[in-house]
Amino acid sequence: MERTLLIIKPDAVAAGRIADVLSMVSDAGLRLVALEMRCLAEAEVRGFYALHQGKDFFEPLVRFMTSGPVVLCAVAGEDAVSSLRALVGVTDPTEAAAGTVRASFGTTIQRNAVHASDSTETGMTETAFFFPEARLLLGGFTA
Ligand code: FUP
Repeated sequence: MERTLLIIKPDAVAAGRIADVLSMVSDAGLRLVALEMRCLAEAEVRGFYALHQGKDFFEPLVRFMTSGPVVLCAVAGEDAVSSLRALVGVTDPTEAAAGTVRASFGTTIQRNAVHASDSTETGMTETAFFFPEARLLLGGFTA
């Protein structure tokens, strides 16, 4: 069972697309194991995207990601990382395949609607970045 982090970014939240994105995730057979809507602190965004520090798009990315509320989603399932990446599409919405989240709701390479972890390793580290293990609903539920 893999874990991966989905972030519904400020553009998609502002456009009223939270439910659309979550429906696509459920329809793909993936399971939400934690969910939180809130604004990110600048330091959190800098830490989360530390890999991109120094690149020309970094400061605008920090401003965008702190411009409004996001939805943080921990997602679990078999092949969750690759399934979610396929559902989300490539980084630039103008190049993303039709029907993907980014093609449907993104507008530019920066305002691309969602983030999804890119490997099984980052799936674990990025999920843990926002959700302590105790907050993940990993138990079996009968209801
Ligand atoms: P992805 O894994 O698809 O989210 O893409 P990256 O890790 O390469 O980039 C992270 C974020 O940086 C993107 F979602 C948007 C932003 N970015 C830009 O704004 N411009 C670029 O040229 C590349 C990335």
